[in-house]
Amino acid sequence: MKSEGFVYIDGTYYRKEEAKISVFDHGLLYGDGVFEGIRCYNGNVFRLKQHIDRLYDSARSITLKIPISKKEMEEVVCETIRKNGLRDAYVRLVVTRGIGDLGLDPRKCPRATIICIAQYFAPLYGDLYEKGIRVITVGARRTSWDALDVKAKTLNYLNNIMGKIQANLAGCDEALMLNNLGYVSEGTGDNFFMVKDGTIYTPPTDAGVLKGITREAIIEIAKRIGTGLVEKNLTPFDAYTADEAFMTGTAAEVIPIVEIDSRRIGSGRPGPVTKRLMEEFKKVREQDGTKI
Ligand code: PXG
Repeated sequence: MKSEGFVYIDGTYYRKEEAKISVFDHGLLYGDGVFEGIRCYNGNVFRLKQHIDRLYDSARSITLKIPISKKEMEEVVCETIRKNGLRDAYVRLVVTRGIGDLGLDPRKCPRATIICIAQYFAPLYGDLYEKGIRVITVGARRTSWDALDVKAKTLNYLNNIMGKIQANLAGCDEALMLNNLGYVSEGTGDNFFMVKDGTIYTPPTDAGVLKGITREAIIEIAKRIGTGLVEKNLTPFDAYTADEAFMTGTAAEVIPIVEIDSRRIGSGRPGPVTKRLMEEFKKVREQDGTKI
């Protein structure tokens, strides 16, 4: 890790190596907190308002009171990017329950901890945007919505990490997670889409899927360019027989999938609909932002 750069913690900017939080923070002790991953492209923070709204909704759903306003939070994100001298950045915004005693009762934590990290970010999948990625369906299920609704973007990612580990061990680039009913849900940090006979399909958000901000952007683009888009439950059969497939996320952007469980998808190369969406997304991400 490079030593230059500043991290925001509760109103103060610390040098990276001095940016530390307490061992009594319930974010660490219990995964009690929420987060956002946000991108800034050429000085424009992509859909900042939507990220901040999702953060506050996630917090509200777990009765976590964020001690600053949404406007102030937007400014924290922009100022952290500016302070680090960045125009293209990946921002990690984290709000934890804060410092408390041992014991999981949140009443032990009088004030939430806010952390904002901004750093330069290379494309997540390197040269695979042209070749496409190989994915595997994994044993670890996406957290069931009746256990913990994944509409809240919380610090509980261990089952996604288990999925990632299984994909790593299988020599694949990403995991495709199923929900508790066996329907396709999403990747470990990205939403799933497939194309069949010219129509785009993606699982509905009630299927235990994060309401991804990139997912929303892709749905809007698909509607604008006149490609049919249907949100419905998809089975592994549907995925195996797709003409094209891809995943979307803040870190991944739009990444083509060319293989699922060792089965070739379509031609084994990124397909025309996926490529068009990748191009359109590139245009949107430059325009659709809050200037830092
Ligand atoms: N599903 C899950 C489970 C996610 O965690 C997405 C979908 C895509 O959502 P957005 O709003 O980003 O389009 C996510 C997002 C990381 C990382 O460090 C993970 C995410 C975002 C940014 C970085 O792996 N998750």
